[in-house]
Amino acid sequence: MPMNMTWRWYGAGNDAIQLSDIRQIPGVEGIVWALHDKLPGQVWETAEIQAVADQIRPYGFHMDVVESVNVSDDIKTAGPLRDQHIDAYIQTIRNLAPFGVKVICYNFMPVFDWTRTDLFHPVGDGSTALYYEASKIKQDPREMADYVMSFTEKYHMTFPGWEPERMAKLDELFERYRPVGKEDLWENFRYFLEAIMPVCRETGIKMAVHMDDPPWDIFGLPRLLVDEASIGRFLKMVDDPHNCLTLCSGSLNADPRNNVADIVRKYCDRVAFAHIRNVKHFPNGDFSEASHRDCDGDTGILDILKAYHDCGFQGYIRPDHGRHLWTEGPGTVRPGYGLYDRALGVMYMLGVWDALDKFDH
Ligand SMILES: [Mn+2]
Repeated sequence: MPMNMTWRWYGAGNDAIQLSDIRQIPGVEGIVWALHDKLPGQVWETAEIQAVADQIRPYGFHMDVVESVNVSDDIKTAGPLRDQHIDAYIQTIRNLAPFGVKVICYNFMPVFDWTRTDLFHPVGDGSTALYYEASKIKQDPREMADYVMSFTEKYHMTFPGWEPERMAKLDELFERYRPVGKEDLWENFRYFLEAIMPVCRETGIKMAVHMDDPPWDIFGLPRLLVDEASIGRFLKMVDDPHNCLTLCSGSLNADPRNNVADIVRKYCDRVAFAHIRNVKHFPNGDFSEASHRDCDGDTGILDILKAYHDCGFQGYIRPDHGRHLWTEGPGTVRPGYGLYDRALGVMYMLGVWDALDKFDH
């Protein structure tokens, strides 16, 4: 059985791309989806899930992968609502199971989800891509947060993990995380996972944590899943086949010391969901996202796909961020989530995979 190609879609009225467009991309079998108006800590109700299923299923897609059911700050900081939010998370897992959901992608990053300083940086060929300027991240987090949130204000577009309700209280959030050191965060992570593993075993749903993006501490906030050793620690900490990874090649390789293909080979049996993305590094520590073609970046896309192929990977995979091409730009496209470059990425990955299937025995 081959890998299962999927596509992240933000929902009707929340994504410029139509399901009928996605249907025309060869090889896409499933939609990676979420209830994007939910705040962390809230239960996803059956009727709300049903409404998304009614959109997706007529096109013949499965909805096996959810990205993301976000984890609340109370869970991450061991705050007063921690157990209440964990109960809500457990109820959400129970509500997702009857819809055939197999994998929940989530992250355990403090305050910020993904972090970039330019969402439409010129690549040099007329296209644009997400960009990280290292020198900008050393200073005030407010500057970066205001920049990302300006897109929400201008284009009425909200980003997962960048809920306006949370970002409005940024100082307060930083204050809550101040006493939470790295070991505390590991401990809170373990508490969360141990609490939800029983319902995962009961429903067969795998929890697949996304790598921290980028994989290092930012603004004094600890980050946990940053390299091979920390991934190993995580998998051992809760050693259950339902405690899995969303192995994001681009997030890990933002640190060029991370050899993603080696990490795939080491932990393949615990990778439930593969994000494939290519990163180009600059000597000053900046990085830009690049096309999926191996030679356009430094991440080693061919080596990574070969590693998955050698391992007999049968999990879910998707193109991660793409560049913005042709008519795509601010206001017409979700940063990183345009139609064209991700469709090219699908075809590149399937091309490599088909060739490995045929010629590499
Ligand atoms: Mn990713």
